[in-house]
Parts: sequence; C-alpha cells; structure tokens
Amino acid sequence: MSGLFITLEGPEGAGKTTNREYLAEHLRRAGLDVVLTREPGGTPLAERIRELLLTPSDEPMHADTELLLVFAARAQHLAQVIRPALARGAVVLCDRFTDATYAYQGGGRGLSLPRIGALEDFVQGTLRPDLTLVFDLPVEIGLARATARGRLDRFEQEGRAFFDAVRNTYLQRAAAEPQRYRLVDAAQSLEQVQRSLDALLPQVLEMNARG
Ligand code: Z5A
Repeated sequence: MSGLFITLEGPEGAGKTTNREYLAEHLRRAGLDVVLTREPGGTPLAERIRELLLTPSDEPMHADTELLLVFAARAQHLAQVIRPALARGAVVLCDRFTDATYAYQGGGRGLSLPRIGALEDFVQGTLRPDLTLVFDLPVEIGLARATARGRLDRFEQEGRAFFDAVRNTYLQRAAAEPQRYRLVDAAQSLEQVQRSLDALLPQVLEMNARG
C-alpha cells in the first residue's frame, strides 16, 4: 500500500499552515488517515536542526552549511515520519519540502541546482511529492503578514531581491511540471483561497483512490 504525498509551498505568510489544517480537516472527514507535518522539522531531532536554521546568530551561516542542514533534517524526517506514513497508506500533508530548498538555497542563495539535485537523489532516492500546492503571492504582501507576527527569523531578515528570487523559482518550477504543481492565488481572501482548495479536493480524493 502506498499513500499520497502532498506538499504545500510558497513564500512566507502565504497561508500554508492555515490551509494545511483546512485540507486535513476535509480529508479526515472523508475518512482518510492524514499526517500533518512540516519542514524543516517534523521529528524532535529535525526540529532541533530547524532551530539552528531559523535562529539569527552572530556567526553567519555558510550557504553550504544551510543546504546540508536542510537535507540532514529531511533525511531524519523521511525515515521517522514520511516514509512510514506513506507505507501504511496515509495522506501526508507537509508544509514545505525540497521545492523550498530549490527556492531558498537555489534561488535565494544562488547555490548550484545540480548540487541540490544530487542531494535530493541521495536523501530521497526516487521519492517525490505526488502533488505540490504553490501558494503564490506578491512578496510585499507575504512580508507584511510575516512582519505583523512580530520577531523575524533568519530567513525573514533577507532583502527584497532574495524573496523575488524565491518566488520566481517556485513559479518556474510550477510552470515546468504542471502535472505535479497547482498554483493557488494566496493574495485572495482566506475564504476565496479555501474555495479554490475545495475545487481541488475531489482530485485529491481521486488520486488517493487510485493509490
Ligand atoms: N526553508 C529553506 O530555506 N529551505 C528548505 O528546504 C525548507 C525551508 C524546507 C521556515 O519555514 C523557513 O525555512 C522558511 C524557508 C526555510 N523561511 N522563512 N521565513 P516556515 O514554513 O516555518 O516559515 P514561513 O513560510 O515563514 O511560515 P509562515 O510565515 O507561517 O507562512 P505560512 O505558513 O505560509 O502562513 P500562515 O502561518 O498560514 O499565515 C500567516 C499569517 O497570514 C497568519 O496570520 C494568517 O492568519 C494570515 N493569512 C493566511 N492566509 C491569509 C489570507 N488569504 N488573507 C489574509 N491573511 C492570511
């Protein structure tokens, strides 16, 4: 039996966490076993790596260190949570995954995409998400939502050019593989965003039924 692996992506403040809960509630009501998780993190050890990645520090983190930490957390998360859940047939809803690495470390930091691809193959083997929802919104709206929440994490302290590159990378990846990605206009009201998710739910249920 193999479950369904769905990832939610997009810039800060796009509503990934809010809408992950919304999707989970609907899928559970349809009788599915749903696992909610996030990256970086998702296990106690991976959450400790998340702290290292997000906490601002006086010692600048080298971009390669950042990349390796992201994949170290992912290896742990895959082994402890994602692969076991998929093996028992669950739907895994994961807030960010390797598309975020392409967007932040590739687009934002300018690291080599083939190098990211090599780590992706090493850590994941052939596992890729079945479906990726990209919550897209203009950079200034996302930053305003993140800023309204208070203290900014290490990524949120980056400048406008970084976030433009992150957004563009997501859009390019979604355009290159339309069968896996669905773009969601996250600048709409939460109610409108959730109406567009309602329209996606039958497709998700069908994918799950197909196995
Ligand atoms: N990162 C990386 O660099 N490489 C990697 O491989 C991975 C991650 C996996 C942590 O991610 C950081 O890790 C992230 C990239 C990096 N960088 N940052 N920053 P995170 O997912 O924890 O951080 P985040 O994206 O900043 O989460 P977030 O700001 O919580 O965003 P969100 O989950 O998309 O949004 P939300 O929490 O659901 O909503 C934010 C607020 O907006 C909240 O008050 C909502 O009520 C409100 N909201 C949501 N939707 C709407 C709409 N439609 N209208 C109005 N208000 C809304």
